[in-house]
Amino acid sequence: MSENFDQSMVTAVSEEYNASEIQVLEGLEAVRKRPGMYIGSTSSSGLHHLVYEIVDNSIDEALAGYCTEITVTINADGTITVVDNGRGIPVDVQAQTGRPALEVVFTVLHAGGKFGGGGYKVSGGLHGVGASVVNALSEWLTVQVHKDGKIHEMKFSRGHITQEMTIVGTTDHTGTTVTFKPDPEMFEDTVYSYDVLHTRMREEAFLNAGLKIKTVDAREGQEQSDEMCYEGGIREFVTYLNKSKDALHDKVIYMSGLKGDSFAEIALQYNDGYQENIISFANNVHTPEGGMHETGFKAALTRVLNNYGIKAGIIKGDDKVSGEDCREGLTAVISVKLTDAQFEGQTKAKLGNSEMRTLVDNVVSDKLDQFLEENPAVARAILDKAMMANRAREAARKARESIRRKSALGGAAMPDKLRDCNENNPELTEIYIVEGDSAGGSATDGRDSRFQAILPLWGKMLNVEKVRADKIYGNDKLQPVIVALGAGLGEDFDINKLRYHKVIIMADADVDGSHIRTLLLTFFFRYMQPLIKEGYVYAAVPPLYKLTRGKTTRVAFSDEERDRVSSEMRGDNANAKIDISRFKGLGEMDPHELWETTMDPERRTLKRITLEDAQRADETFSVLMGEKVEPRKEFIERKAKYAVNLDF
Ligand code: TSJ
Repeated sequence: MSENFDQSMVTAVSEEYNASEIQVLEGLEAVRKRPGMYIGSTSSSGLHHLVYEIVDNSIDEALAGYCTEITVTINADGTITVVDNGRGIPVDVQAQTGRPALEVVFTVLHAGGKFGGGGYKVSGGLHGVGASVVNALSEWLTVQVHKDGKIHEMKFSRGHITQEMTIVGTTDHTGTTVTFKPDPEMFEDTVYSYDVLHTRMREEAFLNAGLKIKTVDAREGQEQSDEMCYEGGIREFVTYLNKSKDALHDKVIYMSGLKGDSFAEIALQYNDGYQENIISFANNVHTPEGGMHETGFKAALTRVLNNYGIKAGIIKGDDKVSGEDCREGLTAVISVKLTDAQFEGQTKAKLGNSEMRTLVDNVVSDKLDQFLEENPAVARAILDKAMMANRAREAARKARESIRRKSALGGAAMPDKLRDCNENNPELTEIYIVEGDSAGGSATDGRDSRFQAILPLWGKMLNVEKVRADKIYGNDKLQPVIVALGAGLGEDFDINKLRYHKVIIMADADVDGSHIRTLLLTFFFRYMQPLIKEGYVYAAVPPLYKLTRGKTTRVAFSDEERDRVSSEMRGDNANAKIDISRFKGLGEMDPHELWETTMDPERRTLKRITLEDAQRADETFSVLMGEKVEPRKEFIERKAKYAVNLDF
């Protein structure tokens, strides 16, 4: 070190460095203080969100044209590794910060997209908050960048650097690898679901035609992997969504258009069912609440079908078909790309850019009309279906009115089977929808009748996938549910009339229980969606095991808990005999047990059902209950390998 070294300069420089370092740490500390603000929640959905945040970066690299393959692995130890073959995150020292770009990406909030990039950057919403958020919420994180013939490595713990950027080897290719362990201090549960990740990655593969995405589960006993690459993009997405249905026409209809920097594409195919299934995306981000792109699509579809119908003499007089009529049995995927996407609404799940309404409307107006002109047989099938839907809707309206009249006369008579509670304020009340009469009996005896109502269901539940709306209203299995909840159905559903603010589905943990849960969720998803959106639907979580030592009894909700409780009960007495039995069903529990383990608000566990859960149930259901044998066989074979767990 030089003799005339100026001590004051060292101080100045390091103070400056300290100041920026402190800012960085404050930023990441903010993430750890309020993780929900950055990733939505610290439940399972937030946990999976970490992976999407990382993968989004690789997808951006693919959109920019430099990455063709992404692999997402759940490692044997439960950590996550994401690998891509892009250019590798830049490693050169940045002028503004004096730090390597790689370090900035992982330590500065919202650093993503600050350099280079281009293409369609995602903005707003929960998406694209970047790698630094994942880093802050990881017990540890390692990144390796293959670039310029060298492997650059850097390590972190809870956002703090534990290893500065180091060259650890040479390489003959480029790309980025990130491995992280979600911090158990930050998440309720750190166990990843392969199904959830795989489903999401499949969606990404559909939305990015030609991009190869692999998913791998390397955990012991659960080993599996999938490779997804769809040259047909969203066309294949629609084929996939319709795979368990009978299509009304062979080919998926595909339309696309550009305006300025924006791009819109739409793929659609009708099936002979009655459900509407429109899935929309903006910059590859799912917009479950729709928004401008969906609005433009619906308006144009209705207009084009009516105009064509009149022109072709299929629709006569002023017998117009409604928007809903035009969407019966429709499966469609809408994907738009734009430079400044505005995500709106409470959950940022809705696209706000009004120019997307115009763009999608124009694309559908031009291209769909042209398609119908060129394919009159397909046009005929679609219009006949819309006309049928129109007639059925009229019948449904009459059925509904007759119910309304009846209940007005009878003073909204409650179902015979309902054991109502005393409290009237819906904010304080809950209803348990229980599978089977015997479990219903135990629940009725065990409940706190001041605020807990019980509705037992029995017999074969209606499959709402298989019938038109008009059959739902009069169905003897569903009517008690509709009447007890008191908020109506479908277009008339009014959440303000809901009689209980907790709707709890209580069914066994076996296949039958799973079946009834799936049926009910599918019903709620299709006909009472606000109920799920507003978070009023729950699944009760009954215990799996009962452990007895002498006069002491405890229960456990998982295999891990069983082992832990068992060793706690054993204490120091290594020879103590602990009797462990498996609860076979709710009906087996006496009322007191049921109250203590599953119904007492102080002790029970409830799982709140999200729209995603319900959507997954709905998909599972279409496959399991649909007409086609092949998809069902494939699904069951796939699941059969890993214990039967058909749950959401
Ligand atoms: F999350 C993350 F940031 F850690 C991350 C980023 C994780 C993974 C698995 C991959 C990536 C990533 C980033 N893959 N590819 C890139 N590309 C860039 O960051 C990049 C490379 C070169 C240039 C350039 O202008 O030369 C620009 C960018 C943005």
